[in-house]
Amino acid sequence: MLDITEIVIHRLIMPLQMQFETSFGVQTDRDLILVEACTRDGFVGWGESVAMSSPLYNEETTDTVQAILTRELIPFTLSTKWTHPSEFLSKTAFLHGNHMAKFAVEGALWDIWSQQQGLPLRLAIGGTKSKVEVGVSIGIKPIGELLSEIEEYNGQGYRRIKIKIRPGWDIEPVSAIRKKYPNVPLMVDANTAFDKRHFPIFMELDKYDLMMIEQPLPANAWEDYTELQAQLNTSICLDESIHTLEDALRAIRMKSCRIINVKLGRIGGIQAALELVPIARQSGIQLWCGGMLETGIGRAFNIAIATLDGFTLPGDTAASQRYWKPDIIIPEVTVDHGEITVPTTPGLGYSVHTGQIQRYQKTQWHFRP
Ligand code: OSB
Ligand code: MG
Repeated sequence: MLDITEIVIHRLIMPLQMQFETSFGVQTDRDLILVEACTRDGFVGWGESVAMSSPLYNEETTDTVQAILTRELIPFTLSTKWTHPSEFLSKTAFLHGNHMAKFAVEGALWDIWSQQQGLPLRLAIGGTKSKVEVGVSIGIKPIGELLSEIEEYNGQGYRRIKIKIRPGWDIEPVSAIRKKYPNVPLMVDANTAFDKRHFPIFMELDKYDLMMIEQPLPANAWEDYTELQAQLNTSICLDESIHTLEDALRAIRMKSCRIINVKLGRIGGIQAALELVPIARQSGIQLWCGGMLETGIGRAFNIAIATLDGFTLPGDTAASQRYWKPDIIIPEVTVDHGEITVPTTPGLGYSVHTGQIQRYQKTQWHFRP
């Protein structure tokens, strides 16, 4: 039983350790929401909204998440009887979209439920791996800095390097990296910045032995994806295109990609990911867990989901210290030879450092039934 007696919204601003530039803009800090849920039997669960402050990645923002939590999801959660967190996705289906807001609450319910069972989240969701392989996602930056960061992360054992590209910053960085590191597992992510006119650039990128090309075209350019994937040896990976199981089924049916980047916030949470895994397996689609510059709380969910059998490629969950000094969990997430050891204590497996949360927090709001 998840008898929720109080929910708290925490709104934080956390400065990023590194500036992160993508085709859609530059991020220097993270304006984010944490959800804390408390039960009658004394458990506390945490969830994180991965929405950004402006609608540059998808349509949700920290403000829309706050509004939907306050007006819809928290009142609904506090007035509903919950026996298992897997019910959350279907019971909130009457509220359209707003997947990042939903996952912030669903995540807290999974944290509580796994603590009540005495299970680490990984086992509560049926994950099999005790370590997960991770790579690192590097923003757009001058070629010299890019190469020295790759040197550093490669040396630390990260399992692959992802760089961000956009029109005008595409073949040049890839060819410079390949010249210096002919064998490093390498991929690129365009965050929707190209279109059909740029197909010749992808035919050229096809020669650089990339693991995949992530989201080169707009989210809804389904036919163009089918056409591009048919022309490339390199696999296309979809991120921004996949919000629902229906999107995944369409991508499979139309042969628009061979790989899907799973972000729990984008697809609506853990239950949605659990339902995606068998679909991906049946159709030979490979999965990996993406990232949204999460705090340690979001990172803990990413680690747990990446332990599922269908997650066959290294994720974007780099070590805490790459993003935050300090992170808000204890211990922080560390990466050893490109692997994170999955925690074994109940729930998220990390303790939430409320003192650090206070330090970054702007405001909090309390809700009771
Ligand atoms: O497209 O994967 C993306 C960060 C913010 C928004 C979108 C993306 C990303 C990343 C960083 O690539 C992943 C991470 O290190 O958390
Ligand atoms: Mg991406």
